[in-house]
Amino acid sequence: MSVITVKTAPIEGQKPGTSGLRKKTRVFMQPHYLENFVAAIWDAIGGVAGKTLVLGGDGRYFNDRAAQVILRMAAAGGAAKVIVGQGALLSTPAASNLIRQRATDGGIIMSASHNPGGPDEDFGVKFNMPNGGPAPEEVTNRMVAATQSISEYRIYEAQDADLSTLGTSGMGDMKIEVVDPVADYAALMEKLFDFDAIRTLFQSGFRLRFDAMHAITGPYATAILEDTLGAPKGSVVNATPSPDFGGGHPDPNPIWAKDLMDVMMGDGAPDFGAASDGDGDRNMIVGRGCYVGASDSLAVLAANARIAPAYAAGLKGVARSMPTSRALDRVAARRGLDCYETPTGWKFFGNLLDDGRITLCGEESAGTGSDHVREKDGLWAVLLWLNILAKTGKSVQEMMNDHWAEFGRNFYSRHDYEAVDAEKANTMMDRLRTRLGDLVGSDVMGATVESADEFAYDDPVDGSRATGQGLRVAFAGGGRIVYRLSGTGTVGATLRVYIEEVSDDPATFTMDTQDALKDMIARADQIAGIREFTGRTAPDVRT
Ligand code: G16
Repeated sequence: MSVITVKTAPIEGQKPGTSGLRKKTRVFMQPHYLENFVAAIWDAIGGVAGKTLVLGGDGRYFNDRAAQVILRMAAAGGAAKVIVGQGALLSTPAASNLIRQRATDGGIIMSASHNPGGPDEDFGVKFNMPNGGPAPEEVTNRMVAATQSISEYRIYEAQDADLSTLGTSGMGDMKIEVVDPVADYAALMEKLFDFDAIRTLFQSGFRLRFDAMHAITGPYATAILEDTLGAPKGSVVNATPSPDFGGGHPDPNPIWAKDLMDVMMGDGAPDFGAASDGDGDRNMIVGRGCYVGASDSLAVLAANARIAPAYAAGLKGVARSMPTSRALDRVAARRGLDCYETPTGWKFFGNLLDDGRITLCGEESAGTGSDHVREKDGLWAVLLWLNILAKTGKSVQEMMNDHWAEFGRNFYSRHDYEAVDAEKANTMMDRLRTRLGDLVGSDVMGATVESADEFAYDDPVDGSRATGQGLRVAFAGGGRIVYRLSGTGTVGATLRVYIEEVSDDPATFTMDTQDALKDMIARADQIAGIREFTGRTAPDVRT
């Protein structure tokens, strides 16, 4: 065995954000950049000697090269085995499943999720724990510390491992097991849902369009929806993963999945449309002529999950990230379920799931999931929707109408201002932070501010505290505005403004969301000075 020790030095800015370390691909390709971070991961988890890890990624540019580096560093660290998805591919939820199912010591996922891919776009690396979930802050803090003091790393000298052939090979003393990326995940889905009911639905002529956005869910969706459940061939479009996602932006929202939106809003639209993101953990649901916001989708799934075999015994509790609309809270209140409010970032759900406090959780950022893995899961959400539609016989629009009739409607939209000058964005947030106290009790364009604070979270399981998790302003009557800076962007700052208004008046339920939120949107600008600070007159993305 030949291990080389390479001298290196700390590199600025290797600090994981909301979900792992995300940077421009060319930054990751700089000498020592990836290696330093991987060495810091090994450090943060107490080394890899004797451990078994999972490795895979979403197939974006540099995925294949990074996999070889990580394997050589695992071998140098004395890892016993690395289980790799064929071609170094694994969707994020499938990686989470493999980590759990094979009782491993964790895994590395190579992805920048919904961010575009390519030599001039984004790359990312994150570590998931033995429970299958993203590393908590305590562990990522150790990674950061390690990146700041690194002076050398160890790497095994070897040719590339063959990751194209299924089976087990070796690198020094370390075993490399190449597995089918889809098989175990597909088997898990079959256990959770009533596949016969969904098959019958497709046999009855139900039409689906699943847009894989040239990303990793293509092979998963084709295998499950078309080959297993009988959706007509061609129901899954853009199904072949490409290193730059076909030049697109693999984020399932009405802007970036516009092709799907056009089809679903047009004449002769299929019954059901869905899209997933770069690494397969996000989802967008759209019915014929009916877009379902992520917060609403979460609420509908929570209200109807018992229809699916996996959740027939009922939910233990539910959770949502703080900026996610409170439509879920209404369901929880009616159904007598505990409802937790966590900071943005799937990692915060991990303890609640592990502790058996919740079964289902989700976020406004197109993420929904359950205790079946420890990541959000795009295809899972699509299958749960299909299971519910198959058993109720309702259309998506009927599901939404019935939901609002029972629970009322939380109109909700997120406005993103992308690549804003970071200093200006921070100044805006700082100024608002200092004014929060004065806002309480004041009138803003005809609405009274009931509370205004900066969100902090005390984890009820391990007692850890997360501070600085977004500025929120709540109004009498149930409206709310939340301001946050994204932790996943790679250029400047992305300002996210989350706007919510509630209505119990059925006459308003079919209103256009942006129209219903018009006054709240104006208040958001008045309170924070968004236009003034960003120099923008409109957001880049409205979800
Ligand atoms: C990640 C996290 C999510 C979070 C989202 C947006 O998603 O896993 O929990 O909601 O980022 O974060 P931010 O608002 O900080 O950009 P993904 O799909 O990018 O892994």
